[in-house]
This record gives sequence, C-alpha cells and structure tokens, in this order.
Amino acid sequence: MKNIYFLSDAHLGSWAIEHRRMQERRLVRFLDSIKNKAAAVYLLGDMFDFWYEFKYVVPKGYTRFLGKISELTDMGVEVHYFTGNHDIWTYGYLEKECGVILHRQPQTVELYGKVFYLAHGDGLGDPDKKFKFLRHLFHSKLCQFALATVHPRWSIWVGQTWAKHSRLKRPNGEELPYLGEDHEHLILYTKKYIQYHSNVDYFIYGHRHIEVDLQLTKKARVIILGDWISHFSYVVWDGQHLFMQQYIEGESQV
Ligand SMILES: [Mn+2]
Repeated sequence: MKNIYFLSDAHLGSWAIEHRRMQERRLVRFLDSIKNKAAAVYLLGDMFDFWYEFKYVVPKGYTRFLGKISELTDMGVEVHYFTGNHDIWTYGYLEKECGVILHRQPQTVELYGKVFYLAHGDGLGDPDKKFKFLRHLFHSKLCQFALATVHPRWSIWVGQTWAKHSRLKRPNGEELPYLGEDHEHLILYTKKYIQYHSNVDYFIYGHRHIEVDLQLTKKARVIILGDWISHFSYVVWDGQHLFMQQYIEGESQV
C-alpha cells in the first residue's frame, strides 16, 4: 500500500524569505524522494506566496516545483492542490498544465478506511473582521476581474508586496505560538464541527505555520502542518499510522 502525504505553506517565491531558492530546491528533492512511494500528495494551501494567473500569462519562477508536481501527476500520483489565502487566483493552469486536482473548499475524504477533513484553514473560526473583509475582497469576482485588467508589471508587484508585508508584520518575523485548545481558532472550529460531524477521524490544516498534533476526542485527532519555510514538516498516512515528520535531507526515510 502506498503512502499519502500532506504538507502546506511553502510560500514559494516570497520576497520576505531570503533562502527562497534553497527552500524550493528542498521541497523538490522531498517530492522526488517520495514519488515512488506516494499514492497521493495533498498540498494544503499557500504553496506560493503570491500566485496570480492571467488568461495567457503565469508568474515567473517556481519552474522546479511546477516541473516536479507535473512529473508526479504524469506518473499517476494524485496531487491535490488546495488554494490558501495567497494563491486563490488560479484559473486552470495548475490543473491543465501540471495535472493537479484543485480544491477551493475544505474537503472530507475517505482514505484507506479513515475519514479526513482537509482544509487550508484560513477564515475557519477566525473572528478577525479585517481578515474577513480582505478574504471577501480577494474572493470577489469583481476584484479579480479588476486586477486582471492591470498590467502584470504592476498587479504582480502589488501582490508580491502585499504578500511580503503580510509575512513581515509578524513580531520578530515569528509565528504566533500555539494558543492552546481554548484559544486556537482552528481547534475551536474543529470542536464545533465535530458536534455535527462525528464521523471524521482526522482533521488536517495548514495556514498557521505551527506544528500541532492533538487527540481532541477518543475519535477526532487534529493536526496543524507546520510549514516549508522553517519546519519542513509533512504528515504521512500509510493506512495504519498517521504521523508528522520533518524532512531532513539524507535522513528522512518515509
Ligand atoms: Mn495561509
């Protein structure tokens, strides 16, 4: 039985990440190392720091990553691409050119007999009004249309700059640490969700850039994936065990 892998938040191409070239190469080497043992790879959002696709033009860069996911899908490995809050503006290129299966909404799927709830996690349980407003704006058809009419010289620049600042505004450049079961939005969201969906075994989220693995009830377990900026973390499901790993080159075996 082949493995299923989950990872998120590489934020490739970020102007705020100085080691961005090394980061992309490391991700590509990881994907290469698992390509023969993987049945599916779930990319749970924000793989790009800013992706905006025009009708006939896509952003510069990411060629190694795009090539590698194309290689996997050509081999028959399912690559599921969830949009996050930095890469929602994709309109068919990743599906047609790279063969990914695109998801814009949380998905509930059964994998080797267990029920998984998968989502990037932005906006779930988060009451922040400013974030909600921006999220609404970014998803609005009118705004997407307006941005599409601006020359890439400026629209991509605006987007990259916005994404860079959204990374740099963190105090000391670090993520807010895990807030605990009673304050972490994704955990609070999950607690509510399971009241009406008691069938889910595993909840897996990205977005927060922290590693969390919490047995919430006898049945429900929640994992937050870390990231591919400093954690280089991923989750493996082999049909028996679900576990989090960090990709250490030359050492990682699964
Ligand atoms: Mn995110």
